[in-house]
Amino acid sequence: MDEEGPDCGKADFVLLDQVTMEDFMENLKLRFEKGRIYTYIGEVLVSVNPYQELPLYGPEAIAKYQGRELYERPPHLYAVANAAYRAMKRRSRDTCIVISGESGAGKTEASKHIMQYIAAVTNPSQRAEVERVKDVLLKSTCVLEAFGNARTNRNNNSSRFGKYMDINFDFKGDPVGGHIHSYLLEKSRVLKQHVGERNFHAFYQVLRGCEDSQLEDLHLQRNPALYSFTRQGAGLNPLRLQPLDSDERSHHQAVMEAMRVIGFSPEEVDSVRRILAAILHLGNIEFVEMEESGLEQGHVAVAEEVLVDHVAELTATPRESVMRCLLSRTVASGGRELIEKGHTAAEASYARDACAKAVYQRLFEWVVNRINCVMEPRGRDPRRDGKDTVIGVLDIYGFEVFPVNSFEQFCINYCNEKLQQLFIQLILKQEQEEYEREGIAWQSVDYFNNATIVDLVERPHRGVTITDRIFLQSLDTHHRHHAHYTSRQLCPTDKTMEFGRDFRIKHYAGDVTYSVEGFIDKNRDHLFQDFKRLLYNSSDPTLRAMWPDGQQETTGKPGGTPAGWPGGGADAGLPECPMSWQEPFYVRCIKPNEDKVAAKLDEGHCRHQVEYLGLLENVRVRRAGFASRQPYPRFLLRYKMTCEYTWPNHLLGSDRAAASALLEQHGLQGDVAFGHTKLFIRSPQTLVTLEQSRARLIPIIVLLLQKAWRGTL
Ligand code: AD9
Ligand code: MG
Repeated sequence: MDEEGPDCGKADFVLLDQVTMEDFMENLKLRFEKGRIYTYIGEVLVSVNPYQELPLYGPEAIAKYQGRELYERPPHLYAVANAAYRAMKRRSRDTCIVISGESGAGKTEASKHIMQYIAAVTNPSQRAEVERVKDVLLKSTCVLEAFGNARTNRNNNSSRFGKYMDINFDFKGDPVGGHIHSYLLEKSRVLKQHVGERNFHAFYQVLRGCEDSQLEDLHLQRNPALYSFTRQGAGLNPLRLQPLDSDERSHHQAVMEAMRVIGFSPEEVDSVRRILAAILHLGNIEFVEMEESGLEQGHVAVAEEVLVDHVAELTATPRESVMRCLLSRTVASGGRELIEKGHTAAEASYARDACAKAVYQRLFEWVVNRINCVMEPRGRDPRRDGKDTVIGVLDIYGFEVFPVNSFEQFCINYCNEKLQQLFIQLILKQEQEEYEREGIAWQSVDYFNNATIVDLVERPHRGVTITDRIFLQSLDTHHRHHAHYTSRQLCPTDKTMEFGRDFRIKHYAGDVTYSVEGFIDKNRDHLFQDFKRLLYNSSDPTLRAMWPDGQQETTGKPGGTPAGWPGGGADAGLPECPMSWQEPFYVRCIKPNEDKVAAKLDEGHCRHQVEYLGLLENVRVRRAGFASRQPYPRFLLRYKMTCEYTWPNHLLGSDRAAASALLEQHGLQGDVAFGHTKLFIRSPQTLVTLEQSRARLIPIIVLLLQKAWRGTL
């Protein structure tokens, strides 16, 4: 850390003279201005998004961190990746890196740097299989981002799904496989985007990136304003539609190349394109109510039938079947007899939308599964009993607040709430356990515990809730006295909420008002079995593989998995605390400003994040007893030249005794505690004294060594 120089602030917030918000912010700001976007709190890395390319990454920087201890170099993501890697390798134990922060704070970028570091430092012997796995790991990000990320008002490349990626390592410490868990894709984005936002990148990449002839085959035109699903962000003003990014074309090529490297066949890639095109056409299908015309299929017709032709062709399904699915559904009448019941126009639109969302979600899941199949660890070493060690990297969508917040924000913010709870529990637990392990007395620190908010969301809300309004009433009844819940009914004077529509949760990261409109539908999200059967019977094997449940006979009831209430839903929550979460490393990302611009640190905005991320408490916990802790050998390695009993080597029986002698010589023995394997240093000043003493001696020692080499000593 000495490389940073004195004018770059403290590289570890633990070393602040006082733990106040002012001191914290001053240090953060000073470092940010000097391009030092990373700072530690002990082993936790605080990262501020620079919104500009800084010369901090790449092979040279990686080499600087490789094999080093966390504190030997200036704070960096590479140092954390390296620490996690070494911890995993040294102890043969699973570990993970949890990245958190609000939308646009830099989580996904951080996860990419971590992967790049791990890929760069492993497989020195260039084993082909390991190289293949590394290629897939690195390339998978680009593919997942195409399908799972979108431009939002908070982030131009916002993750709209949660990602937990496991990397499996063999006994040599080389990556031999991996697995991606994805959580709760924001599939409603397929249909609707807020003004200024876009659908998932993949749609635009197809429109922009395909050759003319390919587009013709897909019956598409280049302009996204022509498709309902890609023009929602324009609101009522088509001129507001974000122009196609000039990068879109190169992104499309990069995704195609990545899919090829990962092992998607050309036929699969074609199917993916056709499915995306089919969704766009589906979105343009409109329904018109017919006069009582004796139409067999009910009273509704498709306004533009050629779109049905396109959908049928692109999904390789019979046109009549597509039409039937769009206009009617099969229901059981009385006994076992199945009859076709015509939709109203509203029902048909609902079914169309449900189908579009489900097709996209299945496509996304299929892409994830396909990548997972390719990354499945193969040919394990029998000496290890098939046991690999794992580093997990968690990158979820960040906490977000919009002018209007709905079910999607509710799920996203809940995930963040849960993550924060885990952070609180584990950091405290880790500290406590370390003190116990080392035989040192533990003092507790007050911490805001958000368990009560998690509990608020997790309390079962199931039952006979049928409408949004009834759901809101049930929330009101259940949480009437909850300190973190309110609604207009409970607080009639609060005009910022609307009667019968809004409720508000006091999240750890701030208050969010949710509109209950559409909650129930979004959570229920029914897809009629007819659509599933239709797609299962497609003659496109890729599409067919996405619908194994289409095989079932019609039940008459709408099928489909509920999107899932965060607490109870299958795919909504975070992973059940896996083993690798026992000893996590943390990266806490901060968004410097709301304008997505470089070199601007909005103090109020950052202060708020520092507050809710609990960073000050984190520093306090870290300093509660001890500002620093170091294993004896590491401590001696660094400071042994400052004491005659320890330089160049000590003869004192144990490293602990040597450390004790060293500290006594400096008169610092009163400020430390001796653990079984580590030295605990109470005040930062002690470290400063030792560092100064070392800094004074180094030039002298270097001079002596040079003389010794030249034989002039
Ligand atoms: V969200 O919750 O998925 O909406 P993230 O993932 O926290 O969000 P992301 O990593 O996507 O944010 O970062 C947002 C943008 O900030 C990126 O697209 C980059 O333009 C910019 N960024 C983030 N980190 C860095 C960095 N280390 N260097 C340069 C960065 N630019
Ligand atoms: Mg992200």
